Amino acid sequence: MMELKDKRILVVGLGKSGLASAIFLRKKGAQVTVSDLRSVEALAKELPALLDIGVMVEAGGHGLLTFRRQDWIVVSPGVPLDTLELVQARGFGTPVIGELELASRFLQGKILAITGSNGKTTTTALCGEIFRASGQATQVGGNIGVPVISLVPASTPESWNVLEVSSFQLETIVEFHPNIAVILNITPDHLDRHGTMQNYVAAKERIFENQTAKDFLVLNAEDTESQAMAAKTKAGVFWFSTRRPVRQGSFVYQDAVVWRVSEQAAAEPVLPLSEIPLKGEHNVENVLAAVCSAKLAGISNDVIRKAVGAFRAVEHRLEFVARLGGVEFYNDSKATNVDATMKAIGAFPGGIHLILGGKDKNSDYTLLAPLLKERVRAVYTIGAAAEKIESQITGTVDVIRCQTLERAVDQAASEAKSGEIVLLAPACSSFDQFENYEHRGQCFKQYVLARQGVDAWQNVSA
Ligand code: UMA
Repeated sequence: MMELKDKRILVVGLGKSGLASAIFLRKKGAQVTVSDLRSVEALAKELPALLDIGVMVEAGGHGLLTFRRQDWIVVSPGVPLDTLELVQARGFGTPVIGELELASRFLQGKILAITGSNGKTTTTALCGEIFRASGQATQVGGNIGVPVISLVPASTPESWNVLEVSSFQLETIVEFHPNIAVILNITPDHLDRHGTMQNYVAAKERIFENQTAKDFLVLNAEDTESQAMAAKTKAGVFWFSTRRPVRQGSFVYQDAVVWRVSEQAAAEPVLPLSEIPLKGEHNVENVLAAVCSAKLAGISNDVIRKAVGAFRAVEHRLEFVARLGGVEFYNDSKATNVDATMKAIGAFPGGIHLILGGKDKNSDYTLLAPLLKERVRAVYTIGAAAEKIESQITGTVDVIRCQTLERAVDQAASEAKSGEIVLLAPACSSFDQFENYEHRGQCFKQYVLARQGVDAWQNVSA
């Protein structure tokens, strides 16, 4: 555990993660300063709570001097580590850690940590439900939207902490040590931040760097990048696969999810595929990973089966919004990279009107071409990446430049025929036109529901 009393600690970034860290550190008696690029006006909501408890705040930019003479710097996940002031501070020998690392020094109980390019949030939420249903004290947090530091007070030595962890969070760990680590898949994402695929994979691999032979690493047998990881870990490796039996782990066999504890053991059925209430093969992978994690935590097949059956899609992940005039509208605003968009398209047999665009992450949209030709009627582009997307998918399907999401919803709704799908799965982040992907998804739902005068989307959710 870190000694915090009277330590000078700088928190960089005042979003969810920074706010929770600053309050935690101040309560532990540290002298806390927070630095954020946003102006005082933009931080008006966050400031009073901090100033009242004696946290100093630097708003409107990061001052080089603020970063000097700190005992620790706690950086928010969205702040790039090559930020000049952080580079300088590290040069002076100041330790720079992230909120996940800070929290893990104080968190009690066991940790199930889930990473991957896609499916993290769904798998984390599902594991949370299964672990809770087993009667064990369970908290869920991390990249899913609840800072891990806020789980510390209620954690006990017996509890499970089910954490979604991103590459941004893993980049700044030191001692973070999950009992069970899961890597769902690795496909290109965040290349604007990590620079190369190699750096991105290296960040993800850090999830198992402190694991020992007593821990478990759950890997996807169908994922190319994951294959090599089995040789790099000290943890016991378990696999999951939708396509073939694995030596030990979970897989699909005769239309059921089955579990095999070791190579010598017989496979035992856990639940029929027909009971998985989520769309798409990628969601079968997510369920397999959750089943594998739950079995490693000693949870019974019966509990797992009931919890999976009762699970509903997480908001903004292939979420059914409404059926209007025979056209179904789906919100997959969390499809913020090309691979996630391919998975979303793959969940429907065809007749898709697809909304693409937002802020580019140095992505390759040409990868979408085969699926567009096979299943998509038309693409509606929005946001800053529209031009790049259009040039990369030219000649595949009709492309209509809409600029805004509202226009895209109207245009797609008027083009779509009964039995077809309007799908928001933009393959980009949202920050050019929205606060975040949640905001984008909420706007989508609002525009869809406005078309029939329904103002409470909950009334019509699946
Ligand atoms: N900021 C600076 N300096 C910078 C950059 C940003 O001061 O150089 C400030 C911004 O002005 C803003 C604050 O930092 O005030 C934002 O910090 P942040 O981007 O870390 O956002 P948080 O609100 O703290 O949310 C973070 C995660 N955000 C990111 O990783 C970008 C959330 O994941 C997470 O839910 C939350 O912590 C709680 O753990 C979101 C996300 O987009 C969902 N994650 C990425 C993804 O899933 O693809 C990785």
